[in-house]
Amino acid sequence: MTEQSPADERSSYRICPLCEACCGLEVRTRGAQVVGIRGAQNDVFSAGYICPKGYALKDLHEDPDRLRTPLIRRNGELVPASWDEAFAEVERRLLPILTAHGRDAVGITVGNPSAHKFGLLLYFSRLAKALGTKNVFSASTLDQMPKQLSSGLMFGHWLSIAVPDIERSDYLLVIGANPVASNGSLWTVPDFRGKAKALRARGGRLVVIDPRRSETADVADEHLSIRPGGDVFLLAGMVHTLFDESLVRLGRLAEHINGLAEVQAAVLPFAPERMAARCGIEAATIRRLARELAAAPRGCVYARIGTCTQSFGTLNSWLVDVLNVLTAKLDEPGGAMFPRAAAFAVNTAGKPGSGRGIVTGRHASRVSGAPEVYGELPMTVLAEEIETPGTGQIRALITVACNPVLSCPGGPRLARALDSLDFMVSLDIYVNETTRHADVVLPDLSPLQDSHYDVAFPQLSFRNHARYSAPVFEPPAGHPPEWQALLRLAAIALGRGARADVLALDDELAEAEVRKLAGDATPLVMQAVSALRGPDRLLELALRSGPYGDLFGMKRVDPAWALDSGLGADGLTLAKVRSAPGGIDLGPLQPRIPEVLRTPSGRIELAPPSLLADLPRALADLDTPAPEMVVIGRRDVRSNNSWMHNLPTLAKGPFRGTALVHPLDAARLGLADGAAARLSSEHGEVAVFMEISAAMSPGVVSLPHGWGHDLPGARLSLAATRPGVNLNALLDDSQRDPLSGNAVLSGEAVSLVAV
Ligand SMILES: Nc1nc2c(c(=O)[nH]1)N[C@H]1C(S)=C(S)[C@@H](COP(=O)(O)OP(=O)(O)OC[C@H]3O[C@@H](n4cnc5c(=O)[nH]c(N)nc54)[C@H](O)[C@@H]3O)O[C@H]1N2
Ligand SMILES: Nc1nc2c(c(=O)[nH]1)N[C@H]1C(S)=C(S)[C@@H](COP(=O)(O)OP(=O)(O)OC[C@H]3O[C@@H](n4cnc5c(=O)[nH]c(N)nc54)[C@H](O)[C@@H]3O)O[C@H]1N2
Ligand code: SF4
Ligand SMILES: [Mo]
Repeated sequence: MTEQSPADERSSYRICPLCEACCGLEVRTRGAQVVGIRGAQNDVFSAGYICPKGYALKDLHEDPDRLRTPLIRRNGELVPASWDEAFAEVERRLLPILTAHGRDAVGITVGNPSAHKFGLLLYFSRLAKALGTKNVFSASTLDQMPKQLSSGLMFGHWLSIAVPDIERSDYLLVIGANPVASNGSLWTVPDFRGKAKALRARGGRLVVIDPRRSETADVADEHLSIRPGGDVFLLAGMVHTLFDESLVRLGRLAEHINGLAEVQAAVLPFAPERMAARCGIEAATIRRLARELAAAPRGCVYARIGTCTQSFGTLNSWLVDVLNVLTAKLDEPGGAMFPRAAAFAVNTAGKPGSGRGIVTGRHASRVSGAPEVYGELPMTVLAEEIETPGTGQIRALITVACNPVLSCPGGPRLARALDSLDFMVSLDIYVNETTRHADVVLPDLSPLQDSHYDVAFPQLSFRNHARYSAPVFEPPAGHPPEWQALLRLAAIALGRGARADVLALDDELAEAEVRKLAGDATPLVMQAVSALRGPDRLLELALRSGPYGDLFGMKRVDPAWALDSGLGADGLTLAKVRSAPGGIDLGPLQPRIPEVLRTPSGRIELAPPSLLADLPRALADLDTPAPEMVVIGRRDVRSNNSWMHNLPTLAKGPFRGTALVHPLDAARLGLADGAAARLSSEHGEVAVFMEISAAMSPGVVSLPHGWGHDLPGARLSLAATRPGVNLNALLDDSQRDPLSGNAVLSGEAVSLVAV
């Protein structure tokens, strides 16, 4: 959508790539200048919503520190180079390592922004496959892998994650999530605050469980403080209560469930009366929460990062869905429902209702033996895999939109490990704490120079939709889009050379994929999409073969839907999505069980054996005494992980990297508001500025991650003026959820001393 206005101002539509809310933005430009950004009023999904980060796209586009040309390390310094020189250097340095030491000698990591750039997301896997290494790492194991694993075990696919149908809900129990600040996660829900307000206005109830009275707790009916890491005890206590008080109601799902009796037996030892001390919530309250959930006509439990980044992350994620199933809240309007995305969703492909399910542990990490999960190894084993000699040692690393020096526990150790690599390449937009270690840095385009379609987030959205944004600006001449940069790296890894024809390689890979689905019809299908290349072609293929598509004339869409959507009976195509101003609304979430299931049994597996087997570990932890003080994380609406601290509109105002403590702790430790203090753990120590806050639970310090921009060699001039400190310097990279490999980011014991 591009409109001409009288004053030669143009208005373009762009899906915001900065967080999971995926708001549609209107970007007003004059020539090459961005003159304003606002929420796109005509967006069918976000309806004009924008947060302060959305405006910062202008700053990001204009940031002088954002890289525009490749860099190569010469005599220790990263200096500008041409694209051809950069790829030639990669070939010269990387190939000998692959040849001499094998595929696993090259590690690859991918970070959070890749989920927001469809060229990166769709082509990263092509590069990983071309490399053929087992050493694949992503931010998922610092984040949501527990939820993906529990969902995969229960419903059959890693991305079959149920999300609250908030607009029809009248009860929402939010645990370990702060969507007012984060704008939602594993739940694409622009303007959570507005939707929560509407829920309460129609008589609904919002309850928040968090060790800090968060911004979300501030807009809730009730906030309950929990001891960090205590969620498994609360959740198992609630499940116990449902059985104990005969509150279990399966409703429509009764005939689609395996394992009910096994769950009942497994939670028998978890009576709330035994759980209370360990989770810090009274037994009567645990029972009341279970009764409230059971009694609510429409509602559900939603839990996020605070419950995932714990050593019981997978158990927590599972128990949340068990609660929703046992109270007839799963797959029901107003409850937790499965979106039906228009493209790329595995749970809409293949035979509906059953499938192969998921497996883990197809290989293990070399040093700690951490099992493979969803094709990856835990990010927290990266440092030891680089440091430890032997066959399979990582000697070269490719990072794609990833900053593990700040985002991964043991960041300082990892920084030392990166220095010991034989070779490192980064595809990134900054020279930052991680990419400063690279030998070659390949810059990415600004989001405003790139087209976009969300691959993952429509699979997690509160409402079904399809939206596309075309580039606001032409990319600079000679700057390849990210998918081509990734394909050139893939060509090098495949031994085809830095100068291989990437468009031909793209054709080859696309055709191979189409052949798997279309067989003999492949030439016809390829012909039908022959005008497109790169991610756009993959999108067209996915839309047309998706649940709303026309299967290239081989399948008719549901006529009722075709009528409602006004798209005609021939189904969704990229051209239709592109030409619809503000995108296409595909309606509220619909019940999908059993069709969504891809478990071998064709049922919801309520009692996956690996999860039942992990429950005794939780029981054994019941009597672990609480450390005197622990640290947890925090998100601020004007910050985003580690990389938006260099943008003027977000950096202004009060410093957001402070350490929060309760007034009682402050008094006990002699800490004043604004005073400096030393925060230390067994693993590291940082100097923090204190903020005294009655929102904290006593004994808990809150410090945001993603800070610590004072490392030599990084080129983030504004961020360096108020660098903050790296929370992950305090955390232990050996602490993981054993099932998912996810890092433990919450509840590390710390001490705090005034300085
Ligand atoms: N202690 C603690 N640690 C945490 C967390 C926590 O809550 N507490 N949260 C964790 C979570 S949820 C996550 S997702 C991870 C995130 O971990 P990472 O993904 O490693 O971290 P980000 O800070 O998102 O860094 C993104 C990187 O991508 C680059 N980048 C930005 N835009 C682009 C682009 O368009 N193209 C390319 N090629 N690069 C780009 C940035 O410069 C930066 O280097 O951090 C985790 N770490
Ligand atoms: N503004 C902003 N938005 C973001 C990001 C950002 O950095 N800034 N990051 C994005 C990313 S990568 C992600 S994954 C999402 C995350 O989105 P959310 O899951 O909403 O993450 P947080 O806002 O960190 O909220 C987690 C809450 O868990 C609480 N908590 C900590 N430990 C525990 C515990 O043991 N138990 C319980 N019950 N609660 C606990 C914390 O106090 C915090 O309030 O946000 C995304 N959006
Ligand atoms: S909430 Fe803010 S950062 Fe997130 S998508 Fe919307 S405008 Fe962008
Ligand atoms: Mo994340």
